[in-house]
Amino acid sequence: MRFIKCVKLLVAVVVSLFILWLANKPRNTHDDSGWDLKNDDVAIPIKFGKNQREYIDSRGIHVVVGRYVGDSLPGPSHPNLTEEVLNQNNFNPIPSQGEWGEPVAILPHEHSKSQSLYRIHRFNLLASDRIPLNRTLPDIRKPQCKALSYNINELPTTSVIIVFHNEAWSTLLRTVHSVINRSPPKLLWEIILVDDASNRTFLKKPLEDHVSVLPTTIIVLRSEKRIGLVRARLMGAREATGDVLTFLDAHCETTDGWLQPLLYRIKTNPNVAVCPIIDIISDDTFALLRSFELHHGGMSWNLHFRWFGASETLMAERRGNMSIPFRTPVMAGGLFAIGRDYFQEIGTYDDQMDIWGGENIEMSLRIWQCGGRVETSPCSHVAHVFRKSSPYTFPGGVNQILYSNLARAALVWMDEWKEFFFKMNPEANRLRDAQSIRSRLSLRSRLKCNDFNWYLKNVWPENFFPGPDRFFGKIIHRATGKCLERPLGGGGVSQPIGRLKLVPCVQQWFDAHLWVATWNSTRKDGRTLPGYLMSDESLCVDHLDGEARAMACSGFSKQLWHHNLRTNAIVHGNSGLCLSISRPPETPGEVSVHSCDGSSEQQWTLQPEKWS
Ligand code: UD2
Ligand code: MN
Repeated sequence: MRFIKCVKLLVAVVVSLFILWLANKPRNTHDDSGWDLKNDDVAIPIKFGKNQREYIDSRGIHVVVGRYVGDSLPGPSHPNLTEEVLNQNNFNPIPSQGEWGEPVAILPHEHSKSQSLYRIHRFNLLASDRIPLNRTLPDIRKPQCKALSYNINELPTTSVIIVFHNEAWSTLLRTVHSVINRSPPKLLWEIILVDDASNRTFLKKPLEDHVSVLPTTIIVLRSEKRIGLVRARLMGAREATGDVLTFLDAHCETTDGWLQPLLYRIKTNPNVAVCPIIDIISDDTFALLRSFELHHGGMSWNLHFRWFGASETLMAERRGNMSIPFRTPVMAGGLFAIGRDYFQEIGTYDDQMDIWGGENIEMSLRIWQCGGRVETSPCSHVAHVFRKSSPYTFPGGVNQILYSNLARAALVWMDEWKEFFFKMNPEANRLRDAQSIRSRLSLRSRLKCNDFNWYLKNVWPENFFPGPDRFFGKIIHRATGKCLERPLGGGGVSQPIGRLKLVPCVQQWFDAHLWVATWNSTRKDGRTLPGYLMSDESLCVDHLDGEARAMACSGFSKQLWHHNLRTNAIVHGNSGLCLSISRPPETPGEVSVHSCDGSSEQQWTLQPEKWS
């Protein structure tokens, strides 16, 4: 009897443990978990708890891509706004507005005013001006982060460096106040504000008067000439005397406990640049939107920064402990902490990078290739106002500036992959010869840095760049001679996912027609080993309900395909189905997945392109 009881008890324990395990099992450990974005999923903010919001889409993955590119329109960016309007400081806080990160409501009769002011900073200035400088925000850290405690006496101090060019009073000072309010005074050595030649009158003496009475050392540095954000940050760094430099954009709000994890990481590993999770302050309502922690920073073939959903490899690395800092191939650029000595040692910034853009790519490649690490600390949350376009002027033109900066990063750090970048970007190619990069190349050899191939293999193994052991080129449907095209777009707020199409091929390089296949070797039976079919924007060919779709590369086996060199078929690994042109009643021109039958509908030619 007793034996049966024991067995029953044992079974009950095992069953409950199994149920517990199931309930706690990370949802991304298996295929078909709802992890992939669906074609028409648009990131929308939804309520997910008291006072907190998160960017989330209907199937559970969150906004993944951010891109910030200046306004390429010629001329002043706000033609109808007079000097008088631009110089007004209408900061007029109402205590309840924006409390706990709630949105500010603009009444219907104020819409036209708010729209006209929107043009100055490309965010809703009217809303921002109503929110107090000391507004409350929810503590949006995960419970395991809140549970961590740090010995403040053992952490390094920091100088917070904020550069700005014609920033709004309310956003700039909310950044400053949030830093003061939410940093342990012992750790906050000083705040350095670097004014990059702003001409707004309220940013002159009124700013100095305001900060002079705050309970923290605040230094205001000014550049007479517009020097751009890199040289402005360097100006701040030269003046800084804290142990760690923490850079922030001028329209951020830090949240509870943001600083300690950054400083702790640098204390334990000095050769690191560590970023917080960047939450979103709505450019419209100034509500705080909690961003998702399961993404990582990367870049597109154009060397534009992107957020990508964390791959299976990265998730596996993090599974052990979701609160420790994780590998980040490319940092967003604006918000990070780095030891003051290490910043010097690793070559500060490329001071020939002007105004805006590219410095984050350069710094990320440099740190990784030269023996350091770029990481994101999931326990540090700082919110930032993301804008759809840039509000200020780009003297010389945005493309000239951005592509010169990117060309410099590619020339110094990307070895033979620079040719791939230049082929992809004729604009950058035109500017490459104008770059003098000798001192950066000597920095690279002085620091004995690894090459870009090492970076791709070791830092970003889930990347989608071509490589010597990968197919790169067009995928052509034999019978029709048409090219496989991924959904167009990219550079918006999310990856351009959706159905693959067959369209007439084009002569020149067109990123939507170019594919990387990682199925490198061929077996005896004429099949390649399985691999991923990837395109720019970290999109992979995926199979969903009979459709061939471009989805965020996940590293899951459902995105594996192989090429059968005998039948010329492209075969889906899990299902054994073949990539096929559409069959009635499907929409002509779309690509489907059907049972393999050797028909001409399923025969493909892989036409390689030379990229280096
Ligand atoms: C992102 C970064 C930003 C920078 C940029 C690429 C985040 C959240 N932001 O774009 O820090 O890395 O990518 O370069 O990661 N500024 C100047 N002088 C100038 C232009 C800008 O001082 O000539 C200041 C500006 O006031 C702001 C900061 O530089 O405080 C970054 O500029 P942004 O906010 O326009 O850049 P963002 O967030 O679009
Ligand atoms: Mn910014």
